[in-house]
Amino acid sequence: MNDGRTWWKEAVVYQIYPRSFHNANDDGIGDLRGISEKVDYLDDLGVDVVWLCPVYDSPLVDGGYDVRDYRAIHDDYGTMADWETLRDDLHARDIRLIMDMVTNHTSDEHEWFRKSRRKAGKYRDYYWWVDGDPDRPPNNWESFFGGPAWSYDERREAWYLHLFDEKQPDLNWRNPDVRESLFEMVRWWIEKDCDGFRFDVINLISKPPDLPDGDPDSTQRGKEQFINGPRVHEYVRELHDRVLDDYDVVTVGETSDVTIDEALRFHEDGLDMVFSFQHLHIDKGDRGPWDFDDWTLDELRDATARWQRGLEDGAWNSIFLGNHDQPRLVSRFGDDEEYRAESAKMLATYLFTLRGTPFVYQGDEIGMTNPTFRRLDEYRDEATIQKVMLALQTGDVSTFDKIRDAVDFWSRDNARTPMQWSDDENAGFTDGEPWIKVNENFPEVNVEREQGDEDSVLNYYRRLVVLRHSTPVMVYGRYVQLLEDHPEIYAYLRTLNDGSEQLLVVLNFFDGEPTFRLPDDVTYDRSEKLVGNYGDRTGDSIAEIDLHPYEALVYRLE
Ligand code: ISL
Repeated sequence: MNDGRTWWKEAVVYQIYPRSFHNANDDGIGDLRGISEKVDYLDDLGVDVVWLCPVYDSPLVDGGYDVRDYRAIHDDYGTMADWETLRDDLHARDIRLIMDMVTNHTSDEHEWFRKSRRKAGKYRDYYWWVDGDPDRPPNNWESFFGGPAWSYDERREAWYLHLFDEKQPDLNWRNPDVRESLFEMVRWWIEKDCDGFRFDVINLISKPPDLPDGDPDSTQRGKEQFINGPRVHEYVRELHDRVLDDYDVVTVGETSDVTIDEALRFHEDGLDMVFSFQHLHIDKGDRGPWDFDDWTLDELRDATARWQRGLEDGAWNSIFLGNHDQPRLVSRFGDDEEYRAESAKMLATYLFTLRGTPFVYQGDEIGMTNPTFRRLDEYRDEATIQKVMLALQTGDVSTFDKIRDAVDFWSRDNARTPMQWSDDENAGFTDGEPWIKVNENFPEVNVEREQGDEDSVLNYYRRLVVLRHSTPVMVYGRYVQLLEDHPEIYAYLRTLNDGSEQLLVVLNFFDGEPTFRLPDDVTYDRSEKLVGNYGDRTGDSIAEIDLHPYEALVYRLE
């Protein structure tokens, strides 16, 4: 049977936000040597791939997603030699390393932009420049960080486009020289023996050349113009054909607002996976960026199941519930107080038993939670600060207090507090002054403590990794929905080889104690519990199970 088996479908990816992972030189900022000091931890956890968020030279206006030099490492993180050491340390343990590749924009301090703003030679049209009245931006597009997507450059006397911060001008992919420069740089990293890429906002790289106004009533004006723009597939295919195709690398495209059809096309273009965010939109409110809403299991199940089915033949899912831009998954979809450990394990079971490649964000494997920031000056994320300032300036909100809870919930800093290694000062992250506040719960929630506890979240993740590596049906099995509309229980089968290999997954998403009833048409002779987050289940019948709060159960059916 050719079901397209490859190493990256069987892999577990671990995402590192380097600034917050581990600090070796005591300056309070995580660094590459700090990661090297922890490779045995990653090896013990059993992960196969590390995705490293940006470490390139950068003014760090947007956590390094504002690249000043793609071929250099920022001093905060170390040197290129440190990167090479990390790569070798990982490779020595059979862990692959993928880089975060930002190609939609650069920093305004990148050499290309400095030359472009002087109209120097071929760099003249490397970005989206529009001449015109300094009081009237070329169109009504809004940036992802709030405010207009255009800034006027006094030096060139023209407007330039930036879908993110004003210090992140958008590259003009229409220009073949831009594509050539980017492709050369991507190839350069592969030649340095990196094993793949996460392509940042890859579905934003094409814009309609006439730059039409966006729908004035949209939540973000212009998005229907620049999300999945007119030539996006042509560009991605070119990237694949001219660079990626020559190597055995894995690629995942970050694609917000992507549909299943678009995702299938990206896969055909040559991206192995994309990140879809539909399942993370279920708790967004519709009254602006700070609004949040209750979510229901129906919404999560619908979004998940649609993608499970939609990519079943033809493509492959990425499975994730958090990253460096999102709230901590246990605070968002679990219970970060009474049932912190149980719900963290239940959510981990979701990540590892769906069809797709699981992405674990640093700290989730120990059940890290959102911190509490009390004052605005405790935030470090520019996007958070800018949106708050804008809301205050425009009078959308009268005081910070009015949006404090919402900011606290959505701030990207939630996921960026230091990794909690031990109950030592600063959670063992640094002997210096940490660049961002450490979550106060580090004395209870930390790696050292969890390593010593067989029932910890960490050891549960380790079991899931082992299980996934040794259970092909967990990777390749088809997804079959059970209990289509149960309000508390999410249950599914994974089946392989015409049902001769079968897994049953039962997840209780809340703190109630509902009864799971196995539908009559699921037939089997024997069941064996593979993993679960409560100890007392061996030998029980699975026809009817009274579930504990946040219980997760995985059975093999034969
Ligand atoms: O988070 C999102 C989906 O719910 C979107 O807003 C979007 O995917 C996101 O803002 C894009 O993020 C990526 O590119 C940004 C950078 O700030 C983020 O950290 C990065 O993940 C610009 O490079």
